Amino acid sequence: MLTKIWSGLLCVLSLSILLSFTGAADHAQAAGNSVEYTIVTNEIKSAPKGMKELEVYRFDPSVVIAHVGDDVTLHFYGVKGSIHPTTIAAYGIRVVVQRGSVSTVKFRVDKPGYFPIVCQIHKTIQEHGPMTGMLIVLPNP
Ligand SMILES: [Cu+2]
Repeated sequence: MLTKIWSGLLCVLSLSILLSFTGAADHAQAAGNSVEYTIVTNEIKSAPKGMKELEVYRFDPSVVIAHVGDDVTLHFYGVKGSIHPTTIAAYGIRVVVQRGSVSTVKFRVDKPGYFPIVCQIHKTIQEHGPMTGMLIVLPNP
């Protein structure tokens, strides 16, 4: 009986050592965490004396960060501006953000890089933009 217990313990120990050398444990860590951000649509206005009013829409915060393998949840809260059709093209994300509503997207990030978050109707200065943000996906350490 005692031999069976020692044999079982030795087997578990051997498997643990094997997994740590093959990187299987690292792969388990790379499965990712959950990261969640609330992004508000904001508007900046300025009316300098004697000049036409200036206005620009923004995402706040404009930068969100995740690691490869993370499950990302973005809540877009429409506060300023009536509508913001928004994309994260690299991940096939399309979401319409409307004033007074929260629009949520969930997706897993599988590649490192810098991925623009773009409002499709406020892209340029002439369109009261650029209303762009950035999803930064870092490689795993
Ligand atoms: Cu917009």
